[in-house]
Amino acid sequence: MKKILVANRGEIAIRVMKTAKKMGIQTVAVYSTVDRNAPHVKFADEAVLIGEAPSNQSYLLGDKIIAVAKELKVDAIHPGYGFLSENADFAELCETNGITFIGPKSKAIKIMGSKLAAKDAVKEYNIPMVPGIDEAITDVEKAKGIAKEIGFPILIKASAGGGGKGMRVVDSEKDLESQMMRAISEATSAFGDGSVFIEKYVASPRHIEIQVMADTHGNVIHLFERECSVQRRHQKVVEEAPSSVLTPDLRAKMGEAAVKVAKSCDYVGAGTVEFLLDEQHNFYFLEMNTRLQVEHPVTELITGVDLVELQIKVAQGEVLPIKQDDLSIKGHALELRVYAEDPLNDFLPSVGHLDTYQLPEGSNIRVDNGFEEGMDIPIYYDPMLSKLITYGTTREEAIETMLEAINNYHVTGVATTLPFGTFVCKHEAFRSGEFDTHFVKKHYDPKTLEAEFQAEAEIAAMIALKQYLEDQKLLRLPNL
Ligand code: MV4
Repeated sequence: MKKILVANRGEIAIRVMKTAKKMGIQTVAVYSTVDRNAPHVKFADEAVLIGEAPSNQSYLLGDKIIAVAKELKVDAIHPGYGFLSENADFAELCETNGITFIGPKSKAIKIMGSKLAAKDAVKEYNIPMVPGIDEAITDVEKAKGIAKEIGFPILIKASAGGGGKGMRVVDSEKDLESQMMRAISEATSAFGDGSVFIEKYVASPRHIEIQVMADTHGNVIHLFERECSVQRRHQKVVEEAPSSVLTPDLRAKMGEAAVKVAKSCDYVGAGTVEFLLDEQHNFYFLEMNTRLQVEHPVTELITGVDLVELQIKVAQGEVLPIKQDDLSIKGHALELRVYAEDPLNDFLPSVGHLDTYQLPEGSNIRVDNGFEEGMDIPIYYDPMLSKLITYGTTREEAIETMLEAINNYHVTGVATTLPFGTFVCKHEAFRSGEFDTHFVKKHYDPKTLEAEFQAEAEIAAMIALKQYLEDQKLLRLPNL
């Protein structure tokens, strides 16, 4: 490969281009009118305007992006995450136009894009799954029978749903009919597919995912887990690797299961297999994400592997250069997603102007960033500014470095989730490792942050007063 087009923007576009440059590969950026001066455009060797700000008039225009790729004689397209990354038709369109899609084949994207198709694909592989059914259901009486069999509470899920969309918890039989009707109509309007199914509701799970990587020669490896339980309304906020609850034995079992999931759909490239872990430490396969994920850096820090480099190599048809036994976990890594959202105001997007924007620096600190001081944050896209990633020999070290890095990250003009990161890193439940997917709901109250801000303001006022009094003394000296 000599030239890669990155069909994305922000931090991930830059992240991908950094590795391409390292490998001596030319880079092409695409951008919308509001991103004219964006860092990812400046970072690329070549950049092409593809349309207006709304993503359906720019970053989602598969045909347009392929036309640009052909015009510039691009060998491959890296889709990043979001936008076209899990669009099976786009992956196929790349291939039919003689351009390598850096990702799995469209067949694997299609299978894993449907939860029911995914369950069907892994059927013969002995993958633990939550008790439930593996086909769409519309008959309420039949649903009642199944629910009684598996026991309430149950969860109704949309086959085409993702990120928690279209899920409904049902506590007892009397609510089942109405909830099921709602779930079907919601799924129909949201995804154009009203297929829903039923699972036993796992009440207090941890969300643990396994990174996998596969080449075109049938080799599949896993790169251990990421713990992603600290999330707010299905939006991950803090991720880490490794998880503090997995034993080497459980890690090996989950890794093997993840590899089998990848094999079940002839997977190629980087993928993530999501599991729920219940309080008894039973794990269940949930779904597979067929892209490079936002939180991939924590895996890179504990394994020393550049995942984008591997993606590019396997996309070129190379044999995976590492074997499972070559891999081991070294140290601990944390990631905080820095969003332009106000943690004091229900995480409302706080788009505006970055009056001050200074990143923390230092050993064991990595910032995957897409913004610069003086920029406006466009309202059209995800308001994630950067990912603040820290490393330590131990989890405690990674947490302390995170707290320090947050203090040295200076943003004015917009509110960010940085103070929320401090809240998480100081919280006893997080520090002890005793938390699940309900951590934020259970422990976060904006008032605790306000109290922290108040205490900080008081200290700042006291320092100012002390300085003032000292200055006064100095000024008066000549008079004494
Ligand atoms: C579940 C569950 C409990 N029981 N399935 C949420 C998103 C989608 N990927 C699957 N999800 C869940 N499925 C059963 N049978 C709880 C969740 C869930 C969740 C999962 C991972 C991370 C955060 C979550 C937050 C709420 C619910």
